[in-house]
Amino acid sequence: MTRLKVEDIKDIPGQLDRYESELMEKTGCTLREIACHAVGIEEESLFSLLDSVKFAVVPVESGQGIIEGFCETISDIVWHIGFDVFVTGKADVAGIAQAVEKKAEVVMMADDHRFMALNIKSGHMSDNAKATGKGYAAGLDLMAGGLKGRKVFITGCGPVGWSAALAVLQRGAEVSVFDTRHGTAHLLAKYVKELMNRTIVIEESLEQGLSNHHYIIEATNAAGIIDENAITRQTHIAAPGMPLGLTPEALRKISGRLLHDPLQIGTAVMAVEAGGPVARGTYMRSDG
Ligand code: PYL
Repeated sequence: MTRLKVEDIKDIPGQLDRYESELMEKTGCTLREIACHAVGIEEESLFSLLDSVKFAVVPVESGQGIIEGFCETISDIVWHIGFDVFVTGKADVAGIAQAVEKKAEVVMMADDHRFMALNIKSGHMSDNAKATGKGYAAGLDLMAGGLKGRKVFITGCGPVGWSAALAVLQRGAEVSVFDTRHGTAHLLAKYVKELMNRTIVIEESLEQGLSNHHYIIEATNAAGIIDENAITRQTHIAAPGMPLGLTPEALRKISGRLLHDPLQIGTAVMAVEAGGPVARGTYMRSDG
């Protein structure tokens, strides 16, 4: 997992509205609608909870420590989704204690390894990598006007790419994958065969996967691996990978058919998962 830098996130709070209007141009949906689409709930089922579920974001000092602005950015995204949220004054255990004392139902915190949203009442945990994969799959689904029957190529079979692959399979897509660590691609194919009785294709190379597909999920931590030669008028890319996997020329050519952000979509899905009806077991998701 790439550790975010201050410069990756410092502009997010001030530009959330502009970011969301770009999302709406690309997907027809707001950030909250995309998150609900990812989780498989109707947005209406969230409304009654927005006023009652309180979130606390707790700074964590372990490992490489605090990223300046990280917790405030998470808080702003959760607030943008409509929940009541605060950042605890203290970090680590003292911060968690403050969250409980202030009656937070969901605690969000990240160390160097995991970023989670934990619903203290229900025990439901939303993991950022899984949520991000689902969120970007949902965004691609909305950009494409539905992925059912379409071919989707996923490069990067880490936790985010893995989650995205399962999500697009559930949306009826045909999936091909590639990872420089061939073992992870084979492991994913094996898991999908055993768990979903579905077959995914393992591409021989990144170039082959890119040349064979218009719908792409870039979920690696490599920069600039997709150049303008891979981009056609039909190409749509959902790119959760940090740093951005497109070259500047590819970025220019893809124009509006690209989803990419360092935190927003993943955090919004976490908030809806951990603060919404699914965490309370009061909602059968639309995917059953
Ligand atoms: C959750 C992000 C998404 C991509 N990389 C992940 C990352 O940067 N993780 C480290 C987060 C550290 C946060 C720090 C704090 O400010 O509380 N412990």
